[in-house]
Amino acid sequence: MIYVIADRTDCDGIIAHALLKRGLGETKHFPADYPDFHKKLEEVINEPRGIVIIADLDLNPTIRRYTYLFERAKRKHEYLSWFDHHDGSMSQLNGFLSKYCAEITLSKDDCTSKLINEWHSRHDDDYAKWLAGIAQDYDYKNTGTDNYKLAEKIQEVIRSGFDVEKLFSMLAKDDSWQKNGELIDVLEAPRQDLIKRKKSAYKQLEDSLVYVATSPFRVMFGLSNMDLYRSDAPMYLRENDRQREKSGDKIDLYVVFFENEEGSAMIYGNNDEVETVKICNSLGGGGRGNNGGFTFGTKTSNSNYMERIKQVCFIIEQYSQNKYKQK
Ligand SMILES: [Mn+2]
Repeated sequence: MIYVIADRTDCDGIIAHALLKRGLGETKHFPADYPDFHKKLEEVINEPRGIVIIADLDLNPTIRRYTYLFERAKRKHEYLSWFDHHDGSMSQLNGFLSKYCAEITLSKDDCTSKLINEWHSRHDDDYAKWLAGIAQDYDYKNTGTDNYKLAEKIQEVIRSGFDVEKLFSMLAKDDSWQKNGELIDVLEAPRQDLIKRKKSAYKQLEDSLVYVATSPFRVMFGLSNMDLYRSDAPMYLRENDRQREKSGDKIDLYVVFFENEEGSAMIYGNNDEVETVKICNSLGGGGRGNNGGFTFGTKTSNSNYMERIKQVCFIIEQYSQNKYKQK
């Protein structure tokens, strides 16, 4: 059996599941998110001996803490294969990963789905190539393309609470889940429901905004419900802040706390001055390029929101002190 542990929260992860199911046939899937990766790995350790494929999950400091699970997985199964494009995996190229994974496929410029597609490529499979292209445009924010528009729709289906296993099974088969870029009813109905919920989610996010100037950086904080998980909320803040930039008030970082049990958070940088991923690393998380995330371990709510803002500001200040001391 081939066991697949891959992200369940975004388009790239879901398409990675779909491509592996399509390409390999006998697969058992464990849709995961950064905060529960270790639980999924533990479940896979308890499965009969097989091959383990891990995809689109950043090897951030928190995941690296579960060395004992990697040890056990390596001993139990034939081998582990790791696909990713996040900084945490890239920086560990010759260290941690090569100790536990017989096969490592990484690239800075290709999304995980694209890496997977090229890895088991049947060059005649145009559908698989097209699917990987959708994930690529989504992950690298090629906004405006037809692929991106379709990716956004898939993303909304994922966020709607639609069964992800059902979703990637549909995507794995053929393109009958869409017609000329429009989703079929069974997917469109939950998506429309999410779109309605999103409106009030954006309003709630707006109402929660807090600005903090931690010299030399200006940071905007927000609290969001899970309808805007993970990139929607910070993307929205970054997009809607263009006006403010024109008036001279520049924001360097957008930080959004999500109301899930693990206390997930995302940080989006607005320029190249701040290395977002380094800040996320200090908070136990990771990321890629200008965007990253981390988790607090417990739920964020109105009652601990301000306290958590202070906590993150402290880390940002530490980061800036180190950064400017070095210069
Ligand atoms: Mn990805």
